[in-house]
Amino acid sequence: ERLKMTFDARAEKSTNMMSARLLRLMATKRTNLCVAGDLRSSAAVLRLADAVGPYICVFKTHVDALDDFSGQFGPQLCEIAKTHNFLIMEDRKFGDIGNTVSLQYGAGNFSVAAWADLVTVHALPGPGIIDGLVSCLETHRAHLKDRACFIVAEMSCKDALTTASYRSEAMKLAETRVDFVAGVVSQSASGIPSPGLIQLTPGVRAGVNGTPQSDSDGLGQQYNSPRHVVLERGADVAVVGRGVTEAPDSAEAAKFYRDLLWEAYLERVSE
Ligand code: 6AU
Repeated sequence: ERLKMTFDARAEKSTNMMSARLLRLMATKRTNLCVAGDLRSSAAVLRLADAVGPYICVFKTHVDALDDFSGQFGPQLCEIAKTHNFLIMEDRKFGDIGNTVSLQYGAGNFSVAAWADLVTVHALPGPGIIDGLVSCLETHRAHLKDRACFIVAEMSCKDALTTASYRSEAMKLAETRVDFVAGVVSQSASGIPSPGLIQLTPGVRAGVNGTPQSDSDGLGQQYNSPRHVVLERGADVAVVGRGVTEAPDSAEAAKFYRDLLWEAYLERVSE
């Protein structure tokens, strides 16, 4: 069964190269933590990436929230990623027709395809959105073997419209497009059959004693503890944003979350 398999064993079964690469990275580096660097200045995001780098498998960005984005941001973040061995995910949540997402992915100020290993994609437009992103890579210097996406199948926020049937259709899309899909963003593991697909779960926060610090943020976000998302919800990679960025010492906080999450993963596969 998928959830009992080790990340290494799942990498063997994976048919998507980026999914296999990320699973192996997690196994080797012994971390299933993704930090969301949702800060407003490029320097602050780069500083955060460097500080938490040793403890993470993925660093997640929202570059359209930066006050001072410049063309240097991508290459600088790539340097830090190389130093600490993590992948970069731009959480763009593409959601338009193929032609439009192809432009948004490869062109514009952000040139996401040039520096982000992974991107997030809404399932709403159907398979055409994957075709659009793949066609962009074909005309770009980046290649399919070192780029992939995660499909947002289910959202963490209160009253999200990602119903059970939407979620199940999104899973089908992920399954049929392993050429470009490395995983899904989801709050539970149900309906993810393929061991190669990686479940990324946001909405994670803990108090110092390991119990949830707060179960919401006043704007609809819903939080679960690190143990809960890995053991009860099937998270492979857990996303922690403000739990790290609002801590007095972000490196220490990342280490704290890494330890809790990795311990929960070991418990899951050893049961
Ligand atoms: O830990 P937080 O609440 O500070 O940050 C959570 C991060 C944010 C969101 O944009 C993102 O996770 N997110 C996503 C993703 C990753 O796609 C989906 C979702 O359903 N909920 C969610 O919070 O950067």
